[in-house]
Amino acid sequence: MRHFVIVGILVILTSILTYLGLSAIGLMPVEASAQAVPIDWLWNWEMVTISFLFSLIMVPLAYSLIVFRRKKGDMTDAEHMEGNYALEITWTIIPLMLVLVFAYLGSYSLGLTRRADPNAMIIKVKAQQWSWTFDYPDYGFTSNELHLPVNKQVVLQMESADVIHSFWVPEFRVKQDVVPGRVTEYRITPTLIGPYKVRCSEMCGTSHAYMEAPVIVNAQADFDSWVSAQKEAAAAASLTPEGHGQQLVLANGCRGCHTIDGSVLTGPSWLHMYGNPVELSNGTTVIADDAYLKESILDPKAKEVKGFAPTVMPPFKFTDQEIADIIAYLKTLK
Ligand code: HEC
Ligand SMILES: [Cu+2]
Repeated sequence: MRHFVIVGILVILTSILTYLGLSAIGLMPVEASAQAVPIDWLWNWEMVTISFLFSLIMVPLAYSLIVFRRKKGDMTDAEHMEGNYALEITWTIIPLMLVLVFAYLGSYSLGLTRRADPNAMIIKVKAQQWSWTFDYPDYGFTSNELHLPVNKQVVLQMESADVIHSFWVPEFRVKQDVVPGRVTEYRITPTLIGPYKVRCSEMCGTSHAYMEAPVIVNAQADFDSWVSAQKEAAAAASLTPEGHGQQLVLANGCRGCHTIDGSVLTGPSWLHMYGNPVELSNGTTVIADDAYLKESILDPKAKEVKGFAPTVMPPFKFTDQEIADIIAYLKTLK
């Protein structure tokens, strides 16, 4: 009996210490959405249970190893035991109840995170190797940054152009796969103004680790002025060929593979590309003129740039006018 009391007290103490320790590590980033609240609540109860179960196993184990170890010179066998129904029923029923309780709590909080606001703003998200594009159909522009107004539910309707990606902003907690051939939905109500980042959390190829985009939660007034600035910029840009070319580049995710500052991602940088010689993988050299660029965009396999994987870039379909505008934009980077 004395042993049970001591072990009982030690289990309680260890549970508390384990729980405090786990909480102190700060496993979770800040909580920045309404959907994060039920998830963190559930997570907290899981941590409480985990701390207790861990102690319930480790404390009696360690206690027995130390207190009931074989004494010097003691050569007798241990007591022989033949089953214990009461104990076996207990350790079947209690874990079963625990699993059922957590299954209930899990589906309950899942339901809370899925609550739909009929007035939610719709944003269309396109995921492709290796970039995110955000289309605001209510306002008529496309951006590579996701701006959201605080305390308003938004629903992201997400599509993939190639393989499976996954939309994940750790501060929002919720995560959703983006699957080719269907539209998946992601509902979120941001509650904390600030800059975050979406990352792809489904291994999707060479530059998967760099498939990130800024996510910015704004106060309503800041969001509104961002929207009108974007709308104006989009309207102004579509008036010039190079402006229109830049919009096409943004909307088609080219910048997931090509930079404009000389650094190299999956594809060659566009800085100083136009009009300069390009070394090809077959050993020859071409000048990056209009004809070469057009061919590179419509049929990337035709000429392969030395040092880059040839099959990575998907072939794009553009009209002659669109190609001309994209090339006009590429010329501004020479
Ligand atoms: C998935 C990554 C990826 C995407 C997306 C992508 N490209 Fe590429 N691109 C490449 C790679 C890799 C190469 C070099 C190999 C080759 O020539 O096929 C390349 C080559 C090019 C070249 C020739 C560059 C040079 O220095 O000779 C041009 C021009 C180009 N891409 C334009 C575009 C445009 C415009 C878009 C968007 C409409 C785009 N790319 C989207 C990966 C990509
Ligand atoms: Cu991805």
